Amino acid sequence: MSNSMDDVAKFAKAFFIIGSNTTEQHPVFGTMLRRAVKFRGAKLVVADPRKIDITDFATLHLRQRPGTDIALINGLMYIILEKGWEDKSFIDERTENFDEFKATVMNYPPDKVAEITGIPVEKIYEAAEILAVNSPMAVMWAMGITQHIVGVRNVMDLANLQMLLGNMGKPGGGVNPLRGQNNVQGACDMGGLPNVFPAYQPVTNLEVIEKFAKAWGLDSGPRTMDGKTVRGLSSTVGATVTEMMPGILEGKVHSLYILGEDPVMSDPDTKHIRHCLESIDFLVLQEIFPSETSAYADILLPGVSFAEKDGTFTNTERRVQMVRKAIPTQGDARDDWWIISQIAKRILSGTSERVRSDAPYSGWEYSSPSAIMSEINSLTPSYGGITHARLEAGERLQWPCPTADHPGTPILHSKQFTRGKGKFMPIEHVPPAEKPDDDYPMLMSTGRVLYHWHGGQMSRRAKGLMEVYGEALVEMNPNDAERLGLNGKYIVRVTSRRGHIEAQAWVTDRVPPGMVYANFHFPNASANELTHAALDPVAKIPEYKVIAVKVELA
Ligand SMILES: Nc1nc2c(c(=O)[nH]1)N[C@H]1C(S)=C(S)[C@@H](COP(=O)(O)OP(=O)(O)OC[C@H]3O[C@@H](n4cnc5c(=O)[nH]c(N)nc54)[C@H](O)[C@@H]3O)O[C@H]1N2
Ligand SMILES: Nc1nc2c(c(=O)[nH]1)N[C@H]1C(S)=C(S)[C@@H](COP(=O)(O)OP(=O)(O)OC[C@H]3O[C@@H](n4cnc5c(=O)[nH]c(N)nc54)[C@H](O)[C@@H]3O)O[C@H]1N2
Ligand SMILES: [Mo]
Repeated sequence: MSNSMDDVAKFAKAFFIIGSNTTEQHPVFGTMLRRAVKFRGAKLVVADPRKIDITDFATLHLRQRPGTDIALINGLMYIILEKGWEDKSFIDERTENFDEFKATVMNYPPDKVAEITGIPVEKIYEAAEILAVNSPMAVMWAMGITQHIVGVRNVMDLANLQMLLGNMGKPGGGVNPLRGQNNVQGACDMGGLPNVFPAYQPVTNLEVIEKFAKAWGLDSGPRTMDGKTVRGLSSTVGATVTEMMPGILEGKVHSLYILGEDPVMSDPDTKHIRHCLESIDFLVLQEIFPSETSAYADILLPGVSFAEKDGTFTNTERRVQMVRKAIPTQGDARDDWWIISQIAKRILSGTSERVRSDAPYSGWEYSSPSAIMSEINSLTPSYGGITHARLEAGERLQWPCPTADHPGTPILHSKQFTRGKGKFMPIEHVPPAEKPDDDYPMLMSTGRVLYHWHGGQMSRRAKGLMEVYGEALVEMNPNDAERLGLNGKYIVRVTSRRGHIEAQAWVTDRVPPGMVYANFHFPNASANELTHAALDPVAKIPEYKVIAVKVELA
């Protein structure tokens, strides 16, 4: 998030939630937003094909066809420009490329947008007015707009909207992706991405490589890059998960070390994933429970759960928070960081890699999570001042926090953007990779329910949750149910080009006619048997949200 949860909940005059089931999937923040609407009259526009719970609180609910968000956002910006609601001084002072961007937006008049999105013209006007007139307005999104082949473009277009309205760098505004996993923000910050070291320092940058090679004492012998001599670390950009899996069948990937993921449940096209995992030479899985993926592993390493470890998690608003061991480690399990460093040490000693022991952080010799944090402080500029000592003392620190006396940064981009001026990007609508046709006439979207967590390895072990939600339900509109002859009790068979599942239908107007919604919480009816790996070209995220299916009585 560019802003903070408190800040948005307190100061935004309007909220735009697009592609996030905020109350079910982000319940804490969802409650803050509901309270802001109810008690201080903040306006709320929700753009979501489904009638999710938070729409009960919405000033306006826009039900676009899945995969048409760019047309919708461009349509809103067309009206904003037509009415002169844009923030001219922000555009002049803080941005560039406005004219090129505007030319593209002018291709999205309301009647065309209504045709693409299925939203009536009056509602598009109404939404534009609420969002533009109530300033500052904060945009929130999650997987409903990112899990598309246009995921990155969707996000860029929301950035366009917020620059157009001058809602960047001020309280109550901003671009606010609601991060999903408790520490996914921290994992990205720490370089858990194929192209960067911690704090998004590129692996292709010579100075950066030298800095890390020096700190880690790596010296695999000199080699040449861009005419200069480099030691140690590779400058090759790695692969994303969605590239690694097919890479197995292409002979590019021979072994995998999977830590805390259950790809048989969570990756697209399960049949294909099983085939990949059957074909791999060597698979190590570090888990807290036996999972659907463990059957394919050559070696299982027992890690520990959140309740059994010390360290920090970084949340969606870039805030670093301490977690402390609440229960003793169970059985033979070990801290995840300890297992990783033991493996790394053995790899180092078994290769020709020479490690300079005089380097400050060589040899994976960590004594504790605090020792790891000290290394982070010295090599990760945005975390430079975020120490365990300060967090223990109760300081609320959000990165960037470069030094020990820096108070942290609750709002990003307040004076300028990271690149200087904000660049407007012309973004065109592109239809989803798979469209309903005669063979697969319905559209399926996938995601989560309140009571379960992804593949369900944790939540399906909780008796109370299973009592409330004990089997996969497929949401289906009453019109479609009637057509099929369902009275709400039957089992449906949902089939895509990849496979099929059978599950109980939940007949509900949460989904519009022609659309079903399935989750991936239960192995016997996982939506991922049906999804496919059509990827966003930049982020390589699969299009989990738009799948063509046919639905029959089972
Ligand atoms: N209880 C629970 N909470 C969770 C999780 C969990 O498994 N269980 N997982 C966590 C994780 S890792 C994540 S990433 C987040 C995900 O959080 P969210 O993204 O909020 O949740 P999703 O269920 O993926 O669905 C997002 C919404 O997108 C809508 N949608 C579908 N297609 C489109 C479209 O084309 N356009 C738009 N605008 N919307 C569309 C869906 O109807 C749905 O309401 O949740 C986190 N929170
Ligand atoms: N169809 C469809 N598929 C999706 C999505 C969707 O919306 N639709 N969403 C996608 C998204 S956004 C996400 S984030 C993924 C999530 O997919 P995954 O990351 O695969 O799912 P999780 O259940 O969060 O975690 C996987 C495993 O981690 C283990 N685990 C938990 N804590 C620890 C720990 O501390 N240490 C170790 N070593 N293991 C631990 C759990 O037992 C669990 O089996 O699913 C993706 N897949
Ligand atoms: Mo996620």
